[in-house]
Order: sequence, then structure tokens, then C-alpha cells
Amino acid sequence: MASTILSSISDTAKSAMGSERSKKVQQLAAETKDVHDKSARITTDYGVKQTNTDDWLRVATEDKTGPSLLEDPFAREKIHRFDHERIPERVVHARGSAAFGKFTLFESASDVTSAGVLTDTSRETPVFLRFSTVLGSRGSADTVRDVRGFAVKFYTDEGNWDLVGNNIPVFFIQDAMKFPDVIHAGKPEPHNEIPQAQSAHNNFWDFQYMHPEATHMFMWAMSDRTIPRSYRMMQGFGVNTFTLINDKGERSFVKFIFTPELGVHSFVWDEALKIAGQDPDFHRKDLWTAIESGAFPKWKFGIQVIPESKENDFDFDILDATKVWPEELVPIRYIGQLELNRNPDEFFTQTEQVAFCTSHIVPGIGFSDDPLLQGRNFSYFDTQLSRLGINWQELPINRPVCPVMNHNRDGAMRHTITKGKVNYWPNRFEAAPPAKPEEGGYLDYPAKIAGIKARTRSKKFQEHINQAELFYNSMSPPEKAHMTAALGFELDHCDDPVVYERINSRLAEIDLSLAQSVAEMVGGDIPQEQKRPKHNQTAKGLSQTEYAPAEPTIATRMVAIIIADGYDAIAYNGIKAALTAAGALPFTIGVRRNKIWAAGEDKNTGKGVVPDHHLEGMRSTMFDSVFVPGGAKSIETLSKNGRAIHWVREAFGHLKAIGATGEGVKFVRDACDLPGMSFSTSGDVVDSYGVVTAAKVQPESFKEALKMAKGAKDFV
Ligand code: HDE
Repeated sequence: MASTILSSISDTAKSAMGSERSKKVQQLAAETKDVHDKSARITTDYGVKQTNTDDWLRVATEDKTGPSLLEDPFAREKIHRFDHERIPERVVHARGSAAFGKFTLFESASDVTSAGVLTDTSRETPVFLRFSTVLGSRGSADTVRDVRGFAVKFYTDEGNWDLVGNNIPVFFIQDAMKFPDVIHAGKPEPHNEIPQAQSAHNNFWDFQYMHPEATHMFMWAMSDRTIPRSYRMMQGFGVNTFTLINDKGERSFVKFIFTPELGVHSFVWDEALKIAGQDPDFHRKDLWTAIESGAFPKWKFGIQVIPESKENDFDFDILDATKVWPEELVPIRYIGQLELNRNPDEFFTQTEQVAFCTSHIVPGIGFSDDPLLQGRNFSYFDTQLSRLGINWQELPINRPVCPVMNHNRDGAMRHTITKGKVNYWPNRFEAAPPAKPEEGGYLDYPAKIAGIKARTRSKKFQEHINQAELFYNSMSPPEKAHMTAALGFELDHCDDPVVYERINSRLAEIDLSLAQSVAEMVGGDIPQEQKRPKHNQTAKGLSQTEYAPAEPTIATRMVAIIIADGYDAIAYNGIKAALTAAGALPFTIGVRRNKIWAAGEDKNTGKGVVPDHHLEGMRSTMFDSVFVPGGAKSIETLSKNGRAIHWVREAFGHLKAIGATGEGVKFVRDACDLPGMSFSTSGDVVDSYGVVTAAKVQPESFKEALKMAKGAKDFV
């Protein structure tokens, strides 16, 4: 679909994209070759121009093909390079896609940090952001139920700052040493490598039960957050507790949050399931095409700050990554904006080779004793070795935009050539000395530490269910219904009764009615009592319904307009123009991809319309909305077409905005007229559950319904 979207994009938008040349993009340009350069000729890797890259050098006669010669350096180089193209995929977050952008501040946080990137409001810091799924391998589908990675590399003037986050604010475990266990349990099972990119299996849920600390996170994993509509419509969270240090040397604890301008939106599960097969690259394409079309995704950047003196004021440990800091207790202070505005030039050298490390921080930012973060600081640095080799920080995408100088040397594939007689410090030349603090040198915060060396966690780390209940209580009724259904789906895929029976009993610690509904569906004893007294509290910011954009918008929403010969050209052109003007992306879906003719159009003199796709090539799941213009003959054809009826019916089932005019009204009504459904009629506009139909084009009502697309979904 990407290519079709691109062809409909204006030239202005295309040039807007090309104009984004941050310091990082300029640095990369110096390393970039253009395969479309007309003067370019195929050479070997050692630069010799080649005349033939198709035939191995061999001993042959006119009528006999003889043996190939080992001496052919061109053939051997070509095959040898191909044989070694693959590198190990990331052990987690293997499937991802990324983009360049910029980070700007609208408010300085100099009261809490000295970091230039968080205090200098005149700066534009280049960023590279990689989104990912966690469990699936590189070739798995985008829309599976999974946590999404949200890893940001800030190329700051003081060095790279990597904020390696997720779209969920908490994690499954408290101590990094448990990471191999939680990932082994989630990944395909060891005996048969089934299932791919799914948490719906025995081992995943066995782990969840065995680790009560995972309860809060698995409730998030069962919410709509794990089936996002788009990477552009997800929040990002640093999850771990970091620290900020200001010019006075005062330290505070901090959590980092990104909130999308477009609001937080999700699929319904049935859509996500179908798209995983129909278009496994759905999220990847969505991000790519939005950026190519100039609809740059934006996030507000916020911090939650707790001064060091208040570290112990909470009934949870603020270093425990299985807990959120409720906004009522620690408000979010939004201070900046992140925008993505440029797609990578090459997937492998940029999206695949980018390497993030939680240990990469800059002056003014520090770690905390969060035991998950401490272990992550070892792991990320370590894993890059097996993926990329020791000199991975020299790869173009990973290089800082500020100067790098030190006495580290050598190792496989070293690129930098460092001139000079010494490679150690101190040296008699005083060459490359450490920086003084006033020169921007990193200062470690002199934290006081005392304790007993032991494999334990503090007392407050022992409570695991309060926030799981807080999260569930804070969901809207449709979100709760979705969670119940999600648990029903997942546990249905577990065939070991001990697994689902135990989870049913764990759910009874959170909410008895939830546990009962799930047990009813998946089997096992129905829990009869609330296993832990409920606190019945709610908190703000947890339900994604709270993140509707301030200004509702249909920008970048994809609308399928279905036509057959004899369609009403006035209605068709009217809705298309109205949608385009509002920034939406209309697509024409015909009964065929060859020209379709409007009512009354003369095939000899008319132009016809070449649809973007035909009804069998796409499905309603791939669009946010469906519109059916009138035209007696067109509707007569569509009414006899099972696929056309299915398009509308399925879109209705997925609670999407559906529009129609003229004869299209009856077609839509008939297609959606499910038992028990009724439509309220006022005038000639019928508007119910996001369905807008009218005798004449009513673009305004339709656009309103489309803006409310998620609102309509809330009726489930
Ligand atoms: Fe990761 N994680 N992780 N993780 N993680 C990796 O590093 C690890 C955790 C996250 O787009 C690996 O470069 C440990 C939390 C993202 O390249 C590895 C622990 C969060 C990405 C690793 C965690 C994340 C990774 C694999 C438990 C959210 C993809 C490849 C303490 C805040 C980054 C790599 C990208 C990748 C280890 C837990 C997010 C193995 C030990 C919590 C977004 O180093």
C-alpha cells in the first residue's frame, strides 16, 4: 500500500521531508553513497570496475559449459559477501522500525538538571527513535499483542543519551537477573519453537503466576496498549527511575514520559489478529508513509520528579520498576517535544545497526539504584558485542555528533585512525587528558551508600497487587471488557489446566468479577471469593481514553471509498476533496483496478477513475473508515458482491466510522443490519455507532464520526 499512498502525496510535503537536515543527518550524508548516481558503475569491494556480474568465469566452448574456475575473484567476492550478510538479530526487540527527528524544549528544567538537552531551549537535538515488538523475531508480524519498544537516541552536544523505553510504564520483573527467565518463558517454547511472537502459551502464563511481581505488568499487557493502532499513537516511558543533578549539585529522582499529539489509540483485537496475516508490516508502513507524506508524528516530553529528600515518602519503593508513580502524587511536567521527520536511507545500516545502551547518559543525568536499571546497564553494552562487534560505537548511526577522543584502541574493524605517540593517560605530552568539570566533564554524584552485601530486595519491593488493582479500577468499561476478552483469548491457548487455574486465582486477588468472567470462559474452578481486600482506588493517566488529542483530528486517517461502474461522481469527488483537505488519506477501492466509470460518463470522452486497489486486494481492517457513494448501477453491482458487503459489515463490527450517500445508504444499512441493531433517524442523516449516511454528501457529519472513531469503539 505504501507506494500508492506515496503517489498521492503532494510535492510540497515531499520537499518538507527532505529539508530536515540535522547535525546527525549531515554527518551521515558524508558516509552515504547514492545507488542512483548516474555515473556509478559496479565495482568490486576493492574498487575495480566490473564488466560482467552475471556469469562465473569458466572453461567453456560454444557447445559445452565446462567447470567454473575458483580463480574468479569477482564471483567469489559476490557469493562470499552474500553468505555473510546476516548478523544475529536482537535477542529481544528483534523486529523494529525507526526514524530520525528532533527534540526541542519549550521549558528549561534547569531547576533540577544541568543537562544541556533538558535546559537549553534554543537547541534542536537530533534523535533516532526505534520502535519494536519484544517477543517476535525479525520477520514476525507488527500487530501482535505485545509490549512495544520506544528507544530514543538523543545526539546531544555533550554525547549520546539513550533513553531505551517501552510503551508501557512498568515491567514484569524487579531485578535484572530475572530477565533471561521472563524472556525465555515468553519466547517460543524450547521443544518445538511454538508459538511465534505470542504471549498466549503455557510458559508465558506459568512465569506470570510464579512471579507475583509480574501481576501489574501482565494487566497492562492484557490492555489495549499492547495492540496499538500505530506507533504514532502510543506513549513512551523510560520505565526505570533515573536521577537528575542540577548546577548546585542537588539530586532528584525522575521518570521520563512521551505522550503522542494524536492521542493514544488501539485496534480492536479482531482487527489486530487479521492484520497480522493481511499486512504483517502494517505499523512499519504506517510510520514510513506518515513521515513521507509530511505528517510528522509528535510527542510531548514530560518528567516526573521526586526530590531526594522525599525518596521514602511513598508506600511503594520509587526504585521498583513494577510500579507507576501515580500522577496525583507526582504530576507530569511536560517540558519538550519530540518530532520524527525523516525516514532512514537504509534499513540495515541504520535501523538494524543502531545500538542503544541505558548506560549512555550525559552530564546532569544519572542512574538510580533501581535493580532493573543496574542490570540493564550491563546487558545492553554487552549484547552489542555479539551483534555488532567491539567497535560498534564507530558505526555511522551510533557515532555522537560531538568530538570523541580517548585511549581505547584497536579491536576488530576499528575505523578511527588516531594520530600520535601515546595511547595511555597520564602521558608526558599531556595528550588527551580528562576534562575538568568546567569543561563539561561528567561528575559522578557522591551518593552515600551503606548496607549489607546480600541477594535481597528492600521491604517495599514485596507488595505486588495494589497497583494491578489500581490499573484495573482505572479502566473505562470498554477497556475492562477488552481486558477480560484478552485474558480469555490468552488462557484459551494454554492447554495445561494448572496454568490457567492458577491465573484465575491470581485474578481473584485483583478483582473477583474479572476472575469469575475469565474462569467462566477458559475453564477451571470459578473463584468464589475476593482473595485480597480491594482498595477500590483509581488514578488518572492510566486509561488511554484520557489521551484524546486536545483538537480532534482526522489527519492521516485512512478512508476506503468503494465504487463500481455507475457511481455518483459528485458524491465521490465531494467526499474525497473534503477528506484530503482535512489531511485524511482517501483511497479508492474498486470492484477491479482497471478504470471505473461514473454514472453517465462516456467511455470515449471520459477519463474514468483508476482505483488504488480492488476489493479482493485489500480488506476493511487496513482502513480507519469506509465510505460508499451512491449511484444506482454501482450499488446494484456492490449489492451482489459478497466481498463488498463483507467490507462494510466487517468495518461495522470493528466499530469504524462508515459513511454513505444516495443509494449507498440502503446498501450500508442492509450490510450492517445485524440482529438487535437499530438506527435512529433524524432528517436524512442517520447517525448511530459511527455510521453516517445521507441522501446527499455530508462531509462534515462524516468527518465528525471519523474523528470519533475511537469514541465509537468505546461502545463495545
Ligand atoms: Fe531491554 N534489552 N532489557 N528492556 N530493551 C534489549 O539490548 C534487558 C527492559 C528495551 O531498539 C537488548 O540492544 C534487560 C525494560 C528496548 O535496539 C538487551 C532487562 C525496557 C529494546 C536488553 C531489560 C526495555 C531493548 C537486546 C531487564 C523498557 C530495543 C538488544 C533488566 C524500559 C532497543 C539490545 C532497540 C533491547 C536487556 C528490560 C526496553 C538484551 C537485561 C524494562 C526498547 O540488552
